[in-house]
Amino acid sequence: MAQKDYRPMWKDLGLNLEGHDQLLNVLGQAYKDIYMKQENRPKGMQYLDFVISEAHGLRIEELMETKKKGNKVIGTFCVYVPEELILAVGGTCVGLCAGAEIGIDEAEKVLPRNTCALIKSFMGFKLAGLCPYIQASDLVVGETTCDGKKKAYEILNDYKETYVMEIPQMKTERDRTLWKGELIQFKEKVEELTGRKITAENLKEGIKIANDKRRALQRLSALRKAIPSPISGLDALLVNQIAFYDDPLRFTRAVNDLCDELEERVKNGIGVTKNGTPRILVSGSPMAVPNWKIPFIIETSGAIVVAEESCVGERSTRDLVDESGKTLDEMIDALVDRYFKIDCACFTPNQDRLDHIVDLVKAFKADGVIHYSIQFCTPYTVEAYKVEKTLQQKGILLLKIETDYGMEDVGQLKTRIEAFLEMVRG
Ligand code: BJ8
Repeated sequence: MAQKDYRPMWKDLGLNLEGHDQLLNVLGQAYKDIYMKQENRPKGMQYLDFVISEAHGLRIEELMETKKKGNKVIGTFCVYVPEELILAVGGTCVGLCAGAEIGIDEAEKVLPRNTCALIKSFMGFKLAGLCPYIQASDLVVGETTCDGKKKAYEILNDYKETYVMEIPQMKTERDRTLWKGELIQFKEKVEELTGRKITAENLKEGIKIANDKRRALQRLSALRKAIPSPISGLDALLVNQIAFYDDPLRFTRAVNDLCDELEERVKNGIGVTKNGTPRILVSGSPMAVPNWKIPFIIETSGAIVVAEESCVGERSTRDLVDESGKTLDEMIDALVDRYFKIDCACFTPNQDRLDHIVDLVKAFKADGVIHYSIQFCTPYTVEAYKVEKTLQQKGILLLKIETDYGMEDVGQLKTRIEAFLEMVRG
């Protein structure tokens, strides 16, 4: 995928060059087959194509440049990690590779086979030496969300320093207090790592950068309410995936430019599909880049994905941090409030998520919901029952899918999705 010869940089980072070459070849081909074959893509997607083509090249070079200036790079796996605190001290927050079936043999030497694909993937990427982001990171931040992740971080820590934030499991006042304590402790960790103090001034800036990015993504999301949708679900997912590792200022500008173009399309009634195309809400486990399997199957089966109720989707962008705080304390409280609203299936009870799915169906005029759980992801697989019950009561059609990152079941999934779409069409 990359144009320039980045091999010397990858070698310095300790990557497994041969395996990494193979990975880029496979990804490059998959991107061509899945993304470049779409018709009527917005011009603004060219920027995203470029970012993807340089994800392991130019972007890593930029990270190495910023590190030379004394800035730190922090790798994460969850939308619970407050990017604002990292941005405040001139740091960069990057999502780490976790969306491809890679290094599985290595991963299964340290993890049970029946572990969710996302966890196996990040472990595999690290152990097989294939993720330049984790190699470039000064620190990895994990979280106690699901059991699989929190136990895997203990193992990952043997290979790369992994700081773990404790995430509450409920939403009582006591949990909020715990969460605030965690946030303050993380702030101290960031200060210790960077040797820089987080102040009201620099945190205000960090909050603004993260909020501006969310505002741009909210704009994109809102444009998908149009009938016909001006952008495919695959392209919109890609934008949400890239949000986790591109430079936030540049990315925000690019997304706003894309939205300007989409607004024109909506004004002129131009969309990527014909009227009458079934509109699908995908809900469930996150789809980390390059996990495009489900939207690819849906959109090549004659439907369009209009929203993702997911962390790689609107869950990470729906809430902004209140920007009215003047003191550091007020800003910390605003962060606590914002992150405490996240309705990941790791919480119990999690009525907010159920209500939200129904709201999204209405807002996006979705004709049906496809609930996607990564196989062995207990939180989402179990919560799917409550989702089903809630949607049944509202008369909303639902298809539940459980799958991993492998391609063996694509044919079977396609058959099930096509049958579901028949039902949706009535
Ligand atoms: S806030 S969804 S990003 S934890 S898929 S590893 S839950 S077994 S990723 Fe997530 Fe944060 Fe929650 Fe969002 Fe575990 Fe499930 Fe695997 Fe998962």
